[in-house]
Amino acid sequence: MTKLNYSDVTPKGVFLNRRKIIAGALASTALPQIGFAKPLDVVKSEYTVDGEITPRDAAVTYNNFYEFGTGKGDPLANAHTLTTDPWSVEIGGLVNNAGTFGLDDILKDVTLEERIYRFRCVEAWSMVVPWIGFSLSELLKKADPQSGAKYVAFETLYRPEEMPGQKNSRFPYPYVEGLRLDEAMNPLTMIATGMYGEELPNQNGAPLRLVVPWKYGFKSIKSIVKITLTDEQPPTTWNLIADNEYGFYSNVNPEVDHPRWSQASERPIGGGLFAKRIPTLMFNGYADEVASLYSGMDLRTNF
Ligand SMILES: Nc1nc2c(c(=O)[nH]1)N[C@H]1C(S)=C(S)[C@@H](COP(=O)(O)O)O[C@H]1N2
Ligand SMILES: [Mo]
Repeated sequence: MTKLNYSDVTPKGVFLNRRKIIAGALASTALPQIGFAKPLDVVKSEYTVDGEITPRDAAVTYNNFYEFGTGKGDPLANAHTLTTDPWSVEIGGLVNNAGTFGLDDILKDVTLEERIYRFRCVEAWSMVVPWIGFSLSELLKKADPQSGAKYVAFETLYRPEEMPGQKNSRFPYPYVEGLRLDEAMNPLTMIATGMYGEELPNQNGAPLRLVVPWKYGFKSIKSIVKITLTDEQPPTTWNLIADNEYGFYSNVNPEVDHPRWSQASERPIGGGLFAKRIPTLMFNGYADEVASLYSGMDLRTNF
């Protein structure tokens, strides 16, 4: 199979022209960040999928980022006010090299690469996204986990003055997520700093977010400021809100339905309202890479 990256599949003319079209179309409505941000130099990677990449316009306008509102368009409308520079990530807990690392400090030690991954939201829609980033394991190795570390806890920025959804909310903020350490160290697990050949737009979780392609989208926590290695399973936001609906693992699984809807199929975003639903794959199509992490586990109990 040929391996393409986003700049290959999008003819340069269309790419540049579309940028102008988008910029022009939006000048009047003053919608921020749908136009292109800073381009990133990246290398291609082995990670790609069969099927079409979701149009960029869809991926940067149809978002879940409740800190900016619960509507799919709210993050685009509200996230442009988020200050993402300066940015630092506090890494601590059961590590030998704890500290607060500036974004540049983190990026200087990694090679950014493009990875085209399937992305499946628990709401039963999906995308195919050309992310740019690096393996989370690279960052964790830098922190040097101690032998007692079993889990990794992540935390999103808490800044209500810039995140209107955090004011008077019934949701517990900051948004928190977690992985088992072996899940976090899996080569598929990445920290994304960009998508579609450019820096991450704020609404997609700038300046750095988690991407765990075999798990439901809410595990892919955005705008991370804190990473803590622990020996106990950390709390996760959606599990705190409804533990009968959202488990800690939240592996994509077509055989385990959400209490209120089927997970057997999904609606690709960007194909129009009447796009044909497609079957959902076990572990979102990444079973070869990750099924062994769960051998011997009952995936209904550990949903
Ligand atoms: N901090 C934070 N991270 C978050 C969310 C959120 O509301 N807040 N939503 C999650 C959900 S439900 C999904 S599906 C993805 C959506 O990512 P996208 O908008 O880039 O497609 O982000 C996840 N990460
Ligand atoms: Mo989601």
